Amino acid sequence: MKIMILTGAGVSAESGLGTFRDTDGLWTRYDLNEVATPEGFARNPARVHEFYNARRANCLHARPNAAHQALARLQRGTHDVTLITQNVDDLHERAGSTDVIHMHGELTRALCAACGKRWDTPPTMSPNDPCPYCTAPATRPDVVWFGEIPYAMDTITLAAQEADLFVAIGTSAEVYPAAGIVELTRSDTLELNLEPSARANAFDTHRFGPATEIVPAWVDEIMA
Ligand code: BV8
Repeated sequence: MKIMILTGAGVSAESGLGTFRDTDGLWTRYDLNEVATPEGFARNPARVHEFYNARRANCLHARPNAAHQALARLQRGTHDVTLITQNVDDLHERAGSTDVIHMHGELTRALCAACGKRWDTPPTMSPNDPCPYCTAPATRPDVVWFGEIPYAMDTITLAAQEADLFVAIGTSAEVYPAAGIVELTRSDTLELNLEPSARANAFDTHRFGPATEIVPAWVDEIMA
């Protein structure tokens, strides 16, 4: 069976990485317009680099949880799994997942705003870092900010059209176009989340609870 999975910050919540919207979420502590938009980066690149350096450090100390591990196990099984994540952390990869599609980019990657080249980031970045390719001091985290176009949209659209089952895990479904993927599929749809998301009514079935409990349980069933 072709299974398409879309994960959000909720799948990494129990690894200690903050979500965006929960009470102690990132969005409550930072003004996202200042740290997750190109305009914010242009205004104050040092503040944006500090924000991402802190998240990169958090990520280094975090560990994949049972939900990440269950999804890696599902990928090693007989189903044809396409794993797409809105998350910029690398916990899916560190749990053993492969071919993870990071539609909003990755904390571990850097991008040169001048020449467009990409490379693996050092743990901390600063506005004065010269691009290793063109030497311009225009390096930024390789993440998709608000107002920027997410990566791999054509791959994602094709996968949605071909899927037999679309599963959204740990996402509030408030950010587009990720939240609109459920409309692109004609497949059965399942929402695994702590609570109903903003698009819960677009899903055929739902299971609510912590990802470390409901994701391994669902993977065990679908692999049986
Ligand atoms: C685009 C990377 C055009 C950076 C992110 C006005 C002006 C400009 C744009 C817009 C506008 N109005 C709307 C838009 C579009 C905008 C948007 O949707 N804004 C929202 C705020 C309305 N979108 C964009 O700008 C996108 N680009 O539109 O370009 C375009 C598009 C297509 C084609 C052509 C042109 C770009 C959006 C990407 C922004 N970058 N991340 C970074 O990470 O720093 S978004 C970031 O926030 C995440 O990547 C993620 O996508 C989003 C957070 O969502 P979630 O992952 O769902 O996390 P959240 O905290 O919200 O929810 C967690 C869920 O988990 C909750 O439901 C919770 O209950 C649950 N949970 C918690 N704990 C657990 C749990 N579940 C299970 N177990 C637990 N333990």
